[in-house]
Parts: sequence; C-alpha cells; structure tokens
Amino acid sequence: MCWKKSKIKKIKDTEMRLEDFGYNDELEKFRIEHNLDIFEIGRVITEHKERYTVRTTKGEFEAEITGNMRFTANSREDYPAVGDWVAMTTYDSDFAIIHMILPRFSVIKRQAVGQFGEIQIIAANIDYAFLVQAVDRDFNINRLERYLTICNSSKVKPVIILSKTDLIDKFQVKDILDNIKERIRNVPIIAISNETQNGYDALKELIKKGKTYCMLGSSGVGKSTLLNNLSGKTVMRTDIISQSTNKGRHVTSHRELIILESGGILIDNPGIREVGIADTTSGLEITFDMIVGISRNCKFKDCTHSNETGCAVLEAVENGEIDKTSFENFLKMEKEKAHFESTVVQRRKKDKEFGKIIKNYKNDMKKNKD
Ligand SMILES: Nc1nc2c(ncn2[C@@H]2O[C@H](COP(=O)(O)OP(=O)(O)OP(=O)(O)O)[C@@H](O)[C@H]2O)c(=O)[nH]1
Ligand SMILES: [Mg+2]
Ligand SMILES: [Zn+2]
Repeated sequence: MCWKKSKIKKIKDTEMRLEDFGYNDELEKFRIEHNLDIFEIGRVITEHKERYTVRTTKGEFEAEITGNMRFTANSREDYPAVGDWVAMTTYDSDFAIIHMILPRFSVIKRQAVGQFGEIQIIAANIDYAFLVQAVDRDFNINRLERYLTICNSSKVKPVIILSKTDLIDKFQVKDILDNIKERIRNVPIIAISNETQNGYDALKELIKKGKTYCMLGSSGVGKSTLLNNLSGKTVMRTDIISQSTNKGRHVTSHRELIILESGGILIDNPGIREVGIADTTSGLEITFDMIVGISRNCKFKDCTHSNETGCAVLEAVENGEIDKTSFENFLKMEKEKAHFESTVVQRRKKDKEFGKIIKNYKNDMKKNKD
C-alpha cells in the first residue's frame, strides 16, 4: 500500500465526544451487540477517491477500507460516504483501516451523471437537507421538486433555502415565496442573504445540536459562503461566479463535514448539475402526495393520466386544483424513475410489480365485465 504521510492537522484539544458529531443510542447499541470494542468508532468527514478522513474523539485519521470490503462490495452503497459511521483500526496517530460501515439511518443518493442505473451517494446519516436555490436565474421550482423527491426517498427532512435575496427587492422575494408555496406545501422555506445575513436568525434557530444538515444545490448559489458564515471561519473556499453566464465553475470539489459552535453538524457539497432521480421507494409519491391522492379517484386503477376518460387528475389540472407545470414535472420524473428502476437496480422487483399490475388490470377487466 502506498500511503503518503497525511498533512491533516491533528485536533489538539479533543474534548469532543462522539455525540458531538451526531453519534446516538442506536449506533451505540449496534456497537455493543456486534462486539466492536476492539475498533475505533468515527465519522467520515471527507471522501476523495476511496480515501477518507475520519473524525474520532482522538482526532482526525486518514483512512482506507479493507481489501475484503472492496472485494465484497456490490455497489457504491457498500463504500463509505461522508456522514457515515465506521469501525476502524488505527495505526500511528493519523492512519486507519475501515473494517465496517455502521447501519445508516438515511442515505442521500441520486442517479449518477452519465452512468445510467448507477447511483451516487451524496451523504449518509443526514437529518435535514438544506435545498439551496438562489433567487436569480438559478431559481426553478421543477428542480426544487426533484430535490424534494431525493429527500423523500432518503428519509431526510427538507428545508428550502432561498439565497441571494439581497439581489432583488422584498416584493419580488414575496412573489417567489408565494409561487413556491402554491406547489410545495409542508416544507419550511427560509429566505436568506449571505451578504446582509438577513434570515440567518430563522435559519440558526432551525439548526439543532447533534443533528446533521447537508447542503444541496447548483454551483454558485452560496452553499459554502453560508457554511463559512455559520461557522464563523473560512472552512470552504468560495469564488466569484462568472458574470457572463451567471453559472460559474464548481468551486467546491469535495464533500466536507464540519461541526458548528452551536453544535449542529453541516455538510457542504459540490454544486449539483443534474438532479437525476434514483428513487426506488416512495419519494415521488410523498413529493406529489396531492396528485397521488387525487389519482385514487381515477376511473381506472392503472390510469396513466394522459387521455383516459374519468381521469380525476386531468380534471384537477383542468380546474386548476393541481398546478399544470407541477403535474408535467411529476410525469417526467415518474418516467425517469421507471427507467432507472428497469435498467439495473430493481429489475426483479419491477418484474414482480409488473405481475401485480397485470393482475390488477385483469381484476379490473373482470370487474368491468361483471
Ligand atoms: N449577492 C450575493 N452573493 C452571494 C450570496 N451568497 C453567495 N454569494 C456569492 O456567490 C458566489 C458563489 O458562492 P459559493 O458559496 O462559492 O457557492 P457554492 O454554492 O458553494 O458553489 P459550489 O461550491 O461551486 O457548489 C460567491 O462569489 C459568493 O460571494 C448572497 O447571498 N448574495
Ligand atoms: Mg461551494
Ligand atoms: Zn388518471
């Protein structure tokens, strides 16, 4: 193994307990039940090409996984991710080998760009996701619904953060908030400016000790600026975005977990270009619960809501009860989800569901005949 001595700074005054990084009773129970006493327990705070930085009560360690872990890994999900709790053996004062990933209570994942059917893990053991969108050209409710779907399929609670409110007047901010609320209900929205720190108080109130928050959003929306401001120091590099495209290059190139003085744990992420749906659970149903609820009144159980007679959803779109753009977004994501499922991950499950659909269809046909 070639391993360069790490340049990681050791944390000298490690008065910190694992709980301060988000450790909980469930994890401790698992540790005891699985006799992990011989291992050091820590949390992955950065990841770069199968090299990890793990924080323990003794400080930070550079770590790699065991050959066995790599050998038995079936997919990306079997590798550690930022936010993971791991059991490892430490060598020297700053190097460790990871033997096991402790059970995750949540995993934020998306369809990996350019590798269909592959997933990419964004972070693990996240309580809340901050969905950061800037009020300028970045703002897009369709994309917000995508992020929500990711949260809802990952058991992560979403919070919408509108950034750069200093760039527009307060009436425009209100308009944007109203537009979001028309389509997205029951998700907290906080409007902030990293320039003026307007809205910071509301945001800080939301951040609880020992809970983990992950920032998701396009490049240049101000995720790292927010993290730096909240932590009171420059942890992450930020950069001016290109004026001509307003898009900018990706400034943050890796994920990183930091602990705020208030006790909240924050994970910064590189900007996301494509929010591909890798939902294999009920993320879409939760995000679009209104559409799904109304669809129960469709005449046909397998209604595709495209042109069927007695389609309650089309009727609701017609009379304005369901937002048309939201409905179209739903259909688009549903298609992506189906495609994702059929490519690799859940082929077998899909076959089973297909069998069920056929069965339902047959039953319906039978009922219709009766
Ligand atoms: N006017 C204004 N500018 C902001 C605000 N927040 C961030 N910026 C600026 O936007 C640029 C990008 O900010 P970053 O924090 O690096 O954005 P990021 O989301 O971390 O970007 P990536 O790391 O590429 O994903 C910087 O020039 C910031 O100073 C804000 O609230 N208002
Ligand atoms: Mg950044
Ligand atoms: Zn229908």
